[in-house]
Amino acid sequence: MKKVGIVMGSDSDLPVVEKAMEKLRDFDVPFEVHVYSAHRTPEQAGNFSRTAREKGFGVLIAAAGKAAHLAGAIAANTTLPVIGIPVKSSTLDGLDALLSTVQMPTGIPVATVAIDGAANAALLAVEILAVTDGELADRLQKTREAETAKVLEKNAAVETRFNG
Ligand code: RP5
Repeated sequence: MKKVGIVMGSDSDLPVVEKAMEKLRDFDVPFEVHVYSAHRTPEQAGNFSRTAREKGFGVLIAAAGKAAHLAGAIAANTTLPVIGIPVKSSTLDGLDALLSTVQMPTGIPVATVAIDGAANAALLAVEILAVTDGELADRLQKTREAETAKVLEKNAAVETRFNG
């Protein structure tokens, strides 16, 4: 199976990024994690994304806060799909990171999830890998069904309590 590459701009992003790692572990999807910054270590970030395909990665996740150019900088150097996680790490509550990540110019796409949306970033990465992996697609379907069952249970509890 192809690996997921996770890059974050700072180790201070780890509490958010760990939610993506948890989700990938749930699906037994192999991943690697790195701290590379578009601003502080641009050479390492560039080298990582330039060589990612040949190193067996199938999709990359980039998490960063503030002036969050990491996902875009990673996407600039690879044609692998790149998922951006805007991290809430500033006085602007992550809106700065959201706009910096999502507003990519035509030609260099970044699939941006919600602010701190690391679990969804991992799920999207799994969905991308599942396009060519039927077994992984089955696991996604089963997980989705289990989640639906949980929500229906909550609905039943609320209905019983308030609708008599
Ligand atoms: C961004 O600046 C990082 O992704 C992080 O979210 C934020 C703050 O970084 P530190 O100053 O905590 O290292 O580049």
